[in-house]
Amino acid sequence: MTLLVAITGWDPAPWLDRFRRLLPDRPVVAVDEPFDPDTIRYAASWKHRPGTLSGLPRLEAIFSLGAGVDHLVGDAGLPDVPVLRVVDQDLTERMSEYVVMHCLMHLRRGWLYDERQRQGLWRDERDQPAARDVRVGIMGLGVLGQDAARKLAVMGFDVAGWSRSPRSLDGIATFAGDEGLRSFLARTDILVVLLPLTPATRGLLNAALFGGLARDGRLGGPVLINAGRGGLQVEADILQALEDGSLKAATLDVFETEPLPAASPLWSHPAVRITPHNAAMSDPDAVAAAVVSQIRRHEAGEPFRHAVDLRTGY
Ligand code: NDP
Ligand code: OXD
Repeated sequence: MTLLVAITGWDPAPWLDRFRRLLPDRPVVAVDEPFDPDTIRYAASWKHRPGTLSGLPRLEAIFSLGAGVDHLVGDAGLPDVPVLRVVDQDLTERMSEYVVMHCLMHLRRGWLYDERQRQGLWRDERDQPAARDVRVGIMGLGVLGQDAARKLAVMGFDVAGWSRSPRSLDGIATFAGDEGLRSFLARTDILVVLLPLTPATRGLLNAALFGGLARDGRLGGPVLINAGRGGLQVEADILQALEDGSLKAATLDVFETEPLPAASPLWSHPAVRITPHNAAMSDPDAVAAAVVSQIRRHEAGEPFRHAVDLRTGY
């Protein structure tokens, strides 16, 4: 009846603490503590070391502690049990805060005015487009993409979204699949990426894709905001696109290698804003409660929610 917590890269202590408080009637163990494999019924993982979830004969489910599951799908020894991902209002709202904030910073030239303040310069730009003049395109119209799309629309942006299968959202233009990609990119001034990392999406953010973005927008060139996964982007192509004008600026929360190596030219590029993969952090209070509610549902005989399709990888 035990919950096994297998985390690397984050401090496991707050997670163990929350799970123990929420499940006072059963043992909760960290993967590096001694435990009897026969007793483990559930596992909660964030980037667990590959192989550490195998050899658990009574395992019934694996919970990802983040919305993304690429860290799980990459484990060749993953047991054949349902894999459940986080869908949580707290995490969703954090991501939309990040996306709306960065779209507005690019729209309102936030960093230019920071710089001018540091220089003691009282100078404004007379050509200030309104949000309605700017076309935002969101790649990934899932839980996070849909919430961000609605909030950007409330701010007045002209929003569209792109997904694998056709989606319909009030007031949002939608495009799907390879056949919809070209038209979607051609009407996009700010490209917001909220895709999962899968074999189909790896390396998608490359020179060819940047070359398809709108060149006639009010921001003076296309802007990239990637808060999905670093493996979606080809970083050399982002740098080249910033040089040749296929991109005007980029906000990057995720990178091919994390932490971003000190030698990466992205750190010091004047048109690049970097955040340390914290666009939407998993809050232990909110996410542990979501996991425990799934366990309670399952034990009451109801089906799990938010199962990952391991064939598509998300
Ligand atoms: P969802 O599974 O709800 O949505 C994924 C979306 O991507 C869906 O619209 C899906 O299409 C689309 N998609 C997947 N594959 C393709 C493809 N090949 N072509 C076109 N569209 C595709 O995921 P979430 O919205 O919950 O999360 C998205 C990602 O955000 C996570 O996987 C994770 O990588 C990232 N993330 C980053 C965080 C951060 O702090 N930086 C925090 C949390 C998440 P369809 O609708 O047809 O299924
Ligand atoms: C997630 C993340 O997938 O934090 O939730 O990246």
